[in-house]
Amino acid sequence: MFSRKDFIIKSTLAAGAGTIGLEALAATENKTTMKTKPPLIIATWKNLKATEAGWLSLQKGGSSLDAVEAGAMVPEADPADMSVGYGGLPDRDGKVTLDACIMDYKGNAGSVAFLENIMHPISVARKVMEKTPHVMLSGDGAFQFAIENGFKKENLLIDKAKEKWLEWKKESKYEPVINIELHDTIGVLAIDANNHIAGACTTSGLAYKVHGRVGDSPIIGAGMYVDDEVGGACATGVGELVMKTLGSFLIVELMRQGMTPQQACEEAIRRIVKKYDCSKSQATSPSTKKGDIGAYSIQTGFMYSLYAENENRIVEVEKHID
Ligand code: SD4
Repeated sequence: MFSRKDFIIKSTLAAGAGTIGLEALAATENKTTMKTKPPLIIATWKNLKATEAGWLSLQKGGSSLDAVEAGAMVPEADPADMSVGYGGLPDRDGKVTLDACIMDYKGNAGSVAFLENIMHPISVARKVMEKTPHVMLSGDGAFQFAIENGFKKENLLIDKAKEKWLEWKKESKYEPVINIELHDTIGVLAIDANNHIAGACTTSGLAYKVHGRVGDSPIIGAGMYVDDEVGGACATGVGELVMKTLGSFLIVELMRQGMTPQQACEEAIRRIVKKYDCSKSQATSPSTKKGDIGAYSIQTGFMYSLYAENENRIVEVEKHID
């Protein structure tokens, strides 16, 4: 069980663990430690309902793939979440366009990009993975595929999002300031009872983006990546930075070379910060390696949700790159 002290964990926390059974959080230099063990599900940001849905799926014998899909579907259908699916803020032309990807423990992957009018892009991504020889479908083609596979055409632009867009249009100033926007792209990673990992990521992307813009979230290796031998990672923040560094793949590869999830997150973000202007951006990546969890953030305010050992909690991540 987690203690109250563990509830708020600094960004410097590294959750270290082995590959089976009880996992102990291994501290790296001056890091907090905690213990957890699979099965588990983590999600970026405050997404306790998503981790709960994924956890319930795991409890019913669902696979990690079922769990991450169930988790991602929660904010997709929630109009209060204005960064994902239904209720998402539109692009500069007033269109809600969605990006999502999913990956299983065998390395199968599916994704959709620039998809409109479909409530659950994550489920379409899964269908792409399971029913086509392809990995990614985009735009009209992705929409056609969704309709052919039984998804309903729906208007995703809610009144509140439309009002915000109309307000934005008065100045039409495009400035992605992720944390201030309270963006909420969801990346989910789960490890099931068979110790297999899966990941999902879903978003409406940056608000007021150029029509046609696709971010990191549907790009396997950028917004999310899992490898059953190593672990997984997902990213949230300004997607352009994550795409240029293939952030999630990088983190998994760094873990493969022996870094803890925390060290790997820190190193990946260090590279972004070194190379690019990050003054208005954030790129954060919780990752898990058979029960180890790491998280790192350029800006303050990042947190992730974790359901493990029958407890659903928020883990706050403090800024620690200046
Ligand atoms: C994107 N990475 O489209 C997404 C945005 C995001 O929290 O993560 N927002 O670039």
